[in-house]
Amino acid sequence: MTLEETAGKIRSMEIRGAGRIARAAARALYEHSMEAESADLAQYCQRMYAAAELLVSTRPTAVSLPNAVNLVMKPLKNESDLFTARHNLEERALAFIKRSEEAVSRIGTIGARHIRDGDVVMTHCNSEAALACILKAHQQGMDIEVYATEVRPRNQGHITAKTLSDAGIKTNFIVDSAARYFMKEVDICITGADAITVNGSIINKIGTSQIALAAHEARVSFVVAAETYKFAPCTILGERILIEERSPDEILSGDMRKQLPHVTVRNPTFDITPADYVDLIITEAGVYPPEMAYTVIKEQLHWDTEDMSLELP
Ligand code: RUB
Repeated sequence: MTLEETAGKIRSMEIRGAGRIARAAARALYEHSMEAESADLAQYCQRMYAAAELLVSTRPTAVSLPNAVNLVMKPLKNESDLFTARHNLEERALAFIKRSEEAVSRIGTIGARHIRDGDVVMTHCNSEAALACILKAHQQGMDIEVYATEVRPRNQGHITAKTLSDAGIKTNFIVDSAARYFMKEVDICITGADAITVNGSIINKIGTSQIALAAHEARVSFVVAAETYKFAPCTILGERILIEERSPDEILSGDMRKQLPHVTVRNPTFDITPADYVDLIITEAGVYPPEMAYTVIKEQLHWDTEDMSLELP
């Protein structure tokens, strides 16, 4: 796949979900580097920085995307010859992909320990990390039942329901607005994250915060499964996570909208769940309370507040 094809697929959501987006970006950088016919290091760097910028511009919210791109790209500025620069960048890209896959599997193992035999689990959207916990619990022989939401407008819940059904897990498929109605039957909610800010807020698929609120009211645990590269170092410096707002066409057709001249269709793709409503964040490095987001950023992402070069050079 060319760089432009990967960027197009991330933008159109053919490639979606924060972890998959991050791995696709790392893979695109790897392949772009392999194909690069550069006369010298400067030309190679220029080509790779342009590629990085294109990838980061595709979707604004999932911090896994700039984090993955930065991990692959950042040391490039210290290289002094083309051969080594290219070799090292490709190694970093492959290492990121491997690390990301291993992280999801580890999260599954750790997350399954928070599920008990007989539990009813609610999940929202389609998160590899959240599903890893549920699937692992099922593989370990636990008798669990899941409530999976539909996830309007893009229906990512269909993918979740298919995965759960294929695994033989008893699943109830519900519209998003039925989450509170069924919360009294639920023991634990598990979702993924697109970004986690320094104050422990979770940015995830629109509707997540309503589910967290309903869980809080019903005294049901609300757990987030997320790789450490979903934490957002930029939030230490006061940057905010931009919430993507997608086309109104995803909700109402142009023809329908023409008949509603006083109506504006709003389509935010993600929302923010405050740390107060989150019991735990399950990462590949262990389980953290949301209040420890700063520590995760410092210790797991090895990010230094002096180091402003997380931005692309
Ligand atoms: C996907 C979404 C997922 C997170 C975590 O949104 O909100 O819950 O990305 O997923 P979209 P994962 O479909 O708009 O990309 O655990 O797979 O990274």
